[in-house]
Amino acid sequence: DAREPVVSVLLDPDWAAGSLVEDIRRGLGSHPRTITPKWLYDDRGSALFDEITRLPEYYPFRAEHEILTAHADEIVQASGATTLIELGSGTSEKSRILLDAFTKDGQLSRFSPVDVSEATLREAADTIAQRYPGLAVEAVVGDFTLHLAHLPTGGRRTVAFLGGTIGNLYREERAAFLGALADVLEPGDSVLLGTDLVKSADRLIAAYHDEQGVTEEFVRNVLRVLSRELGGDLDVGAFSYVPFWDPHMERMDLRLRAEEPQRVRLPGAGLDFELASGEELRVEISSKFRISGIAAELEAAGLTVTRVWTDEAGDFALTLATR
Ligand code: AVJ
Repeated sequence: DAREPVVSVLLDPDWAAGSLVEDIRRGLGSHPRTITPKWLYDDRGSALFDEITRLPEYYPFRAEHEILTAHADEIVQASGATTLIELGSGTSEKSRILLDAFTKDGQLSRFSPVDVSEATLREAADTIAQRYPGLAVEAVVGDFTLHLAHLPTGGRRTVAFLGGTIGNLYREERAAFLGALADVLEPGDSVLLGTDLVKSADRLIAAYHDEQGVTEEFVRNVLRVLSRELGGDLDVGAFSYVPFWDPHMERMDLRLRAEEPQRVRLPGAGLDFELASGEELRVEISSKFRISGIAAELEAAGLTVTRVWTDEAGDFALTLATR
């Protein structure tokens, strides 16, 4: 029968006691003032993101789902993994497609989801443990940029980083992250990377500015997170949502613009400053890629690309690279 999942908590459950303060101080002090996207994912933010994946305009989730469904068996064969690690796993909904294929294949003995949202992770770990008896589930509440050294070791590992989450990182951050990941991998281990591809600005903007306003609510939620965690009183209604496509950097840039001058007080981070009318906070970037660029970034980190899969429409790519 099902084994109890083991959950290691590497992230302080009290965000304000951990890296949040330093991160927000640095981010809000830079230009443009920036908030790191991981703070979007409190319980409410995780639930809103889940809703985003079901929006008609948000194609990346369905495109990646299509690739996983169509090619799961090939992915499993090519990876040859005995341990599947998933970074930024959320509800682990997509890992289940891989886990089904791995289960048929019979080689996989361990699944290790890693996420910053403890509640979402615990729920996902329980669901997976129930559904795949015999599989050891070792969940890690952690930050994939900080806690790579704590990933489970042994066996042949595939590290899945799906959904296009790597697009949240700037190019230099991606290089540092992929390099650090390559460093903790052993020869034969691999990375399965999901990336959203460059496409028409119209479709990109629609995906981040949906009709129902769910994405806007998701982005605004970060102001509630900061107010709650840092004892502030940010006026959520005083900001407008400004998502735009940056064609030179090839990324979506999601911002909140102060519609009137206002004072921002976040005592928990020792911050107290004025925002001018029209001043913007960058809450998230979502970089879009070209196949050649993805391969170049992986190879530069010391990984060798072995397979690339895309959906029929060519909207999204999954790349397998080995150490
Ligand atoms: C989870 C980072 C892949 O960039 O598309 C969706 C987050 N933000 N809508 C993305 C997101 C607004 C998403 N990632």
